[in-house]
Amino acid sequence: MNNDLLYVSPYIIFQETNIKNSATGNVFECNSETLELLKMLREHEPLATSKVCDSFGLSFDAVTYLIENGILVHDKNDPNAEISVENTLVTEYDTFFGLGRGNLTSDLAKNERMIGIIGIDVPTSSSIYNIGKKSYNVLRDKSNDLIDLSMYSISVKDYGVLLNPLMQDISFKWLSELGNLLLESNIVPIFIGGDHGVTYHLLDKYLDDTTSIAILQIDAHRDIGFRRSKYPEHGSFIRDIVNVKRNINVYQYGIRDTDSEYNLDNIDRINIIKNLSDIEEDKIYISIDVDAFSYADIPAVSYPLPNGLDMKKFLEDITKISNKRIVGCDIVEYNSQFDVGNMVGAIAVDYILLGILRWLQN
Ligand SMILES: [Mn+2]
Repeated sequence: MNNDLLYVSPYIIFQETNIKNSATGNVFECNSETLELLKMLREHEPLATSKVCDSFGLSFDAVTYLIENGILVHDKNDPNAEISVENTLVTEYDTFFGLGRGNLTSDLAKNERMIGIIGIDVPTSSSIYNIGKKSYNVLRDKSNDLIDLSMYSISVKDYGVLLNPLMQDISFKWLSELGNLLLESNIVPIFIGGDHGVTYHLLDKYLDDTTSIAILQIDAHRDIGFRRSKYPEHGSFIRDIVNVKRNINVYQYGIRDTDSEYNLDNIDRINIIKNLSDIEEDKIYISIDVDAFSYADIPAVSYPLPNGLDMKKFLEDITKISNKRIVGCDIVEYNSQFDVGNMVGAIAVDYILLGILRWLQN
């Protein structure tokens, strides 16, 4: 019964009125009794679950809560592995556009349609990434310079940023579980941040059970190159999707690197379109690589190409598919280390996010 032994996560730091997970940044408010109890647990660890319940007066449900939030752990060397997907969002920071903070557990239980912004921090996004680590923070901070939506009554909430489990495998598992959970729910998720490898993982589990859905990829590049690592990544993930997931059509819009010849079996399922109304399916997931847009508006990308899309025209064009069911969206590849001036690229990406929010609201 060795695997029943519990420890307080080595990442947990006791503060005055709360505890903090130093690895993930998550903060949990707690009263002084709970704080003392957890300190005592750490002094006496490891302890069997039954002992924690009997001698420390914690209910089994309370112990489960502490495990699902990564506060109590079975393996000190892998302390974030047991955090459940509903608890993977860090919420201690500001929100996009001053929006209200959403609570995933309670909002998923509602029946009303909502729109949810979910942040993806760079270290969680890919095994190989070259995007500045501050990128998500810059986007969120700049959004509050653009507009304050806190006074408006709208059904858009910010659910926080996916925490960093410090293990690539767990990060991909969470992306996949979070994607599946939200894409099937009453919340239409807009994932923002990270590189384009994110999209594969977000859709991984969802596409296994879903049919008649199309992916609309807004991008300068086709992302059907050869994989350079163990995991799907930004330059090749579309190849992985059409090779692994059956019955998926990808529609690519904004493409400018059409010269390369690719040896790819299912190339007929990856269509370059010039008109958004060419999409046949009624259910669509939208993936936006911000390098699709004009480099003058968004210089902050890793692989820029000239002659990008005009942002305003794109936000008008997208209304051509307003009659379709949009299950979710991601906005990726913003790279703050290549931004200029007063972060003009971040402002432009936030403008696109705002336009998408406004469009999905109606
Ligand atoms: Mn891309």
